[in-house]
Amino acid sequence: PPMIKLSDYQAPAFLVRHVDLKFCLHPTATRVFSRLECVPNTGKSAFLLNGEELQLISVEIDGKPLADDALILTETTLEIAADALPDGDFTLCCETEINPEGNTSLDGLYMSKGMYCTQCEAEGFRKITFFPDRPDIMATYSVRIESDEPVMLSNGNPTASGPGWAEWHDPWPKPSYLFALVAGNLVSYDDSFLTMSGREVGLKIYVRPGDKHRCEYAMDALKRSMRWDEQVYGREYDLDLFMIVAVDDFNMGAMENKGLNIFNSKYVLASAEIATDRDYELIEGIIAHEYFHNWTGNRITCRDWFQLCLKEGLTVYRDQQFSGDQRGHAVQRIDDVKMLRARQFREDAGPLAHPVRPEEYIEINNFYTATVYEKGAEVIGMLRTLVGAEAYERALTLYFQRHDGQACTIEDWIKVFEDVTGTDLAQFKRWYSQAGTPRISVKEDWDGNTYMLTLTQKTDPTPGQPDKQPLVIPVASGLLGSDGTELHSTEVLVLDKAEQTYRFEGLPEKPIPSLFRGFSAPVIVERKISNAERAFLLANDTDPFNKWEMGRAYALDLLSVLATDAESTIEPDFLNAMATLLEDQTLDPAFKALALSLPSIEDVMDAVRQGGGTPDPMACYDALSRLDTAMAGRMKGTIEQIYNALDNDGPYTPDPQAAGERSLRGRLLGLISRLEPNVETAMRHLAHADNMTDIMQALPLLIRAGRPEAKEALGSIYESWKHNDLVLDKWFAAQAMATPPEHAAEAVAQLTEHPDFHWKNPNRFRSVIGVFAMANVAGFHRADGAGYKLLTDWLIRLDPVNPQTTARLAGAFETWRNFDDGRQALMLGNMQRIADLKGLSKDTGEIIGRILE
Ligand code: B3K
Ligand code: ZN
Repeated sequence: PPMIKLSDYQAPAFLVRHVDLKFCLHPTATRVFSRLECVPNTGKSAFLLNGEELQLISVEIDGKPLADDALILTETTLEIAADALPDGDFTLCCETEINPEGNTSLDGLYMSKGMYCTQCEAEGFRKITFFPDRPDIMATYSVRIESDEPVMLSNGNPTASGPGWAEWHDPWPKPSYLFALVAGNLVSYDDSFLTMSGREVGLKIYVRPGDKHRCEYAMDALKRSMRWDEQVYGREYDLDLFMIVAVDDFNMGAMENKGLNIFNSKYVLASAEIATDRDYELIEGIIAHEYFHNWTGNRITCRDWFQLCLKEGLTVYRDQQFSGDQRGHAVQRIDDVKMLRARQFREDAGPLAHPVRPEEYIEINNFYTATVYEKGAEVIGMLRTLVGAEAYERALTLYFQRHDGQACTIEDWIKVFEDVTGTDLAQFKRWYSQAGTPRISVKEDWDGNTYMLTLTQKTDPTPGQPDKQPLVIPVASGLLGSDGTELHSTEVLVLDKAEQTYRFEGLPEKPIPSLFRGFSAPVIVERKISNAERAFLLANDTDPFNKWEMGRAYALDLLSVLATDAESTIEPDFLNAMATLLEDQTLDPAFKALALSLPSIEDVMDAVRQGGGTPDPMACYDALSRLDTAMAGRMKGTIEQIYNALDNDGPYTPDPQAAGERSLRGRLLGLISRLEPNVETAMRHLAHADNMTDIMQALPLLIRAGRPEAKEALGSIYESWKHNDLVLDKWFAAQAMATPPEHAAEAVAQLTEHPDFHWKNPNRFRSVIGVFAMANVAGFHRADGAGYKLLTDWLIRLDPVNPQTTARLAGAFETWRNFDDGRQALMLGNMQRIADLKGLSKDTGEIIGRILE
């Protein structure tokens, strides 16, 4: 398959001003009639339209059929010869037939449990009709749907309907990837919103009958998002109607189609008994994210797919700001950074590393990555830190003013900041083109009066980029005195050379620095620092992020020792610091829960590697168990007391305060269970649970302990919830995640034999196979290779059915070089089995190819 390059970009030869579509829906033979109003754009040339898996019935230009020799039809394109086209504007009419039921890729028009739905980003529209399917072609759309389905939806405002048909019109020019159509037996949960200029907007969440009572939270999150975007970014909604549809078969989280967002049901439906606190939080964040795309993505879109971070980085940044405003910034930041390190740092350090704005791809769907999304958001956060909140606001206002209705590039984005601030951002822009995570080393000097801080930056080579340039790195720093007072409050140092020294004069004593406060840049800080200093900052830093960070660094130091020498002893100072934290009345419970949590097993493996070793996943797993048990032992009495005090017998509410208390209580339950071979407290926790959060806190502990009661609990949850897919997904996931690593592969293989393992459904596949490969790390990496074989067998089976989901899960192998020779050989052999497949999708082929390169 060809490599698509940013440097090959060419303006489209023809624009499309308006699109009329008519759909005659049928599960296996849907007819699509299109009428495109086309305008030449770059002088006389052939007209190239994309089209895949389409049966062409007819094509006409200005009402006249085309001669056969004026057309070239391939598997993926329809080319109309230049000679066959009139000189000026023309209309192109096409009739095609498609098979939604046969479309298992969930890309284009497909069916999910009897309902018609679409997914067009990035290149799904070409599976619906012939079209120049690229985001720099923006058109208005009028759509007519004919079918017997009770509900028929498309983008924009409804214009007319009757028995068996409905018509829609979207007045805002949009790229084809934002097109959507839904038809089926749906009911709606309704509300309305009064915009800042006093217009009333209808809000509708469409779900299957029976799910209507689980839409309240999503609706509330939507209204809060709409208000927030008005108040913080001055952005008002622009149609009479905003619709969300929940769909069970979906490749990702959700999609921001204009006026008709389509969501994975998992990120819409919530009630105490089916959703955890984490689910509520994700629903709020994703509803906000898709809504915010209306301006950052839809009104202003991307010129080409290389610019994906233009809409995704900015929209992630905006949804993180929103969630911080809703739930508290410290906890939000820690959660965001945990996820950035787990997914993006991992990506940046391996064979799939690529810049925030990639320069080439085979399959664009493979670039909806943590780098484009989360690092893309970090880059915007740094820009805001560097120019200041006020200039950021002016730049955004200018961006919306200048580029509304356009398909833009990162150059356009950077230019508004340059124009507003009058500074040259050329060096800053390297963040978009240079892959890899910078490593910062720190040197301190103190001469009795002046404190000198020397920072050095270095980025390791990544695929295709052997040499790296210095980046502009904002280092938010403060200095503390030995009594814990702030000697120098937070100041942003700008590191833009390979090495730089910063001086602080007139200090009474040698200060203790608190660097990268709030994680002010996505970098790895390599600072030789004693555990005593870590404990000091954990106790005294005024920056909550660094407070948490120091506890994590301290734990990682101990864990990497434990993971290489199981006999080593655990420093009591660490346990004492944790005990002090637990008892600190001033800390908020959600923060405390995070600060008392241990790093992930992957963090421990990284720490072992940093120290020059080759991590053994099982030894890292045991190190975590040992440290957790030691913490529990040290704090036993207090833990039980606080656990009991947090028992809230009022009804469940999903608000951040209550959720924070539950998360602390869940963490304490985990600790208590380390000291109870019979996990009696977890048993009681489960018995008294009246909500899914409590159930999912206790259940994994029973499974991990291998208690017969776990089987009973799983049996009774199954009996009560076998008709609810979202609960069943959790039921599967808990087992795939918490089964002890020694026999997880067998347990997961057995789960795949379960009659409810509907492997063609992405949520179900991810709950079992994805969770095993990504969340049961020691089990997946078992030395005999059983985990690798299990994943590979299933990827091979899924690839012909659903290439996008297969390619994503193939990323489980991206860290293969971090392991010992034996594991490397086993992973390599399994990847080779995939690479050798006849008819392997270009999605999976590209990922495996890059991993093996
Ligand atoms: N823009 C979509 C993702 C589309 C993924 C295509 N493979 C959801 C989002 O980022 O909001
Ligand atoms: Zn997005």
